[in-house]
Amino acid sequence: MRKKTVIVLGVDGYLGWATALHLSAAGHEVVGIDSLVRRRWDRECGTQSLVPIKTMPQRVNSWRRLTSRTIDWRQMDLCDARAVTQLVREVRPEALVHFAEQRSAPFSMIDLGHAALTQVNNLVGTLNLLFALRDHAPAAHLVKLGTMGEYGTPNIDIEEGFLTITHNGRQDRLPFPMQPGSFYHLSKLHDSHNIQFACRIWGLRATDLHQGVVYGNHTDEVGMDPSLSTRFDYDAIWGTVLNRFCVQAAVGLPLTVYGKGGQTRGFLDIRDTVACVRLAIEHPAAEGEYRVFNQFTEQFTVKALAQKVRQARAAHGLDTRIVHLRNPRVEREEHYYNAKHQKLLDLGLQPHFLGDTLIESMIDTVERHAARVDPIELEQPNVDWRRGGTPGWQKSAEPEPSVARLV
Ligand code: NAD
Ligand code: USQ
Repeated sequence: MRKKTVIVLGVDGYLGWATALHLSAAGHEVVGIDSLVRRRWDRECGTQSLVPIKTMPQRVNSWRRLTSRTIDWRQMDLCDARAVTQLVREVRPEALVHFAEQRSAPFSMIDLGHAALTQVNNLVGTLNLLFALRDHAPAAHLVKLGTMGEYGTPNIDIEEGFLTITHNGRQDRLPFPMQPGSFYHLSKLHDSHNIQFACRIWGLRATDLHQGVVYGNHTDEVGMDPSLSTRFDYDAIWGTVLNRFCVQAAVGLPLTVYGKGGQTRGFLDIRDTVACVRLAIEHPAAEGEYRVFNQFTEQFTVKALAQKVRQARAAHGLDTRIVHLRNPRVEREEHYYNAKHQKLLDLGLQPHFLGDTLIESMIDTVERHAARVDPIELEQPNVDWRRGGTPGWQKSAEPEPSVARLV
C-alpha cells in the first residue's frame, strides 16, 4: 500500500490520538491538528479523563522516542478559516480524517449556548475544510466521522447511507431518512448534507463513517507506553455507555440503565475504529463520490450490555447491581433495530467482538486509576433532554458560554 500524507483533525481526542498513532505506525505521514478545546470543555464541566493523558508535545515526543516516527503536531482551530486554508495549501494532503468536533449529546442539550456552540463549531469547521479542499486539494479524500445516531431508530432496516425507493411508480436511490436524537447528532447530519453537496457540485471525494458507540481504550500503539495513553471518559457528559458501566462495576456502584434499557445501538472496539479509518483511507472514494460506511461491529441493547458486565464480574464471584433510572433523554426504549454494516467488512475489517476478556481488561484499567474516579459522575445524570442542564451540571467556576461569544 502506497504511503500517504494524512491530516488528522482532532488529534488530541479519544479517537484522533489512537488513529494518528495507528496511521503513523502503518507508515503514513501524519500531520495532527487540534485546538485543545476539549481540554477546556473538561475544565468547564469539571470532568477529566480517567486515564491520565500527556500534553500534545509530550505525546508526540514520546512517539518519536519509542518508534523514530514523527507526527507533525500543530495547534489550530478548525473554525479559523484562514488557518485551515493555509494548512491545506501548505500540506496538500492526500487524505484528511476529521474527528474535530464537539461530540457529546448531553453537552449539546444543556442549554441554547451549548446547542449553538455545538452546531457552530461542527458545521463551520467542516465548511472551512470543504472550501479549503475545493481551492487547494480537490483530489484529497475526506474521511469524516459521522455517527449511527444520524439515522435514529426507524422501524425499518437501516441501510448504509442510501435507500432505493419506489414512489408512484418511479424509483430513485435517495439519502436514508434521518431522525437524529440530539442537537449534537443533528450537527452530524447537517455536516453530512454539506459534504454530500460539496461532492456533488465540486467533485470532491468523501467517506462519511457513520460510527456507533466506541468502547475501550487500548490499541497496539496506545498500549506501548503510558505516555501514549488516550483519554477514557466515564462521566455523565462525555462518558459512553459501556465505558461508564465498566467504571461503575469497578468501583462497586450500580450500572445506570436509562429507562427500560431496550435502546439498541451499534457498538465497536476502539481497535476497530482505527482499523476502519485506515481501511477507508487506503481504499479512497472516487472523484465526486460521497459514500457512507456504517462503522460498528455488533448491536446491543443497553440492558444487554449491563448484563454482560454483570456476568463478567460474576465469573470472579463479584455481585453487580443494575438500576433503571428515569431516562434523562427523549428516545425510544423498546424498538426494532437492524442496521447494515457490510462495507467495511468487505474492505477487510477483522472485528474484535465484545467478550468477557475485554470487559475484564477495561475494568483492570479502571482499577489502576480508581483514585481518580469521581463517584458523583456515576450517579444521576445531570442533563435532561426536556429541561436542559440541571443544577450541579457545572462543577467548575468557568462561566457558561453565551451564544454571542461563540458565533
Ligand atoms: P473527543 O472529544 O475526545 O475528541 C475531539 C477532538 O476534537 C478534541 O481533542 C477537541 O479538542 C477537538 N476539536 C473539537 N473542535 C475543534 C475545532 N473547532 N478545531 C480543532 N479541534 C477541535 O471525541 P472523540 O470521542 O475522539 O470523537 C471524535 C469524533 O468521532 C467526533 O467527531 C465524534 O462525533 C465521532 N464519534 C465518536 C464516537 C465515540 O463513541 N467516541 C462515536 C461515533 C462518532
Ligand atoms: N445510556 C444509559 N446509561 C448511561 C449512559 C447512557 O442507559 O449511563 C444509554 C443512553 O440513554 C443511550 C445509549 O446508552 O440510549 C448510548 O448513550 P452514549 O452516551 O453511550 O452514546 P451517545 O450519547 O449516543 O453518543 C456517543 C458518542 C457520540 C457518538 C455516538 C454514536 O458520545 O460522539 O456519535 O455515541 S451513536 O450512538 O451511534 O450515535
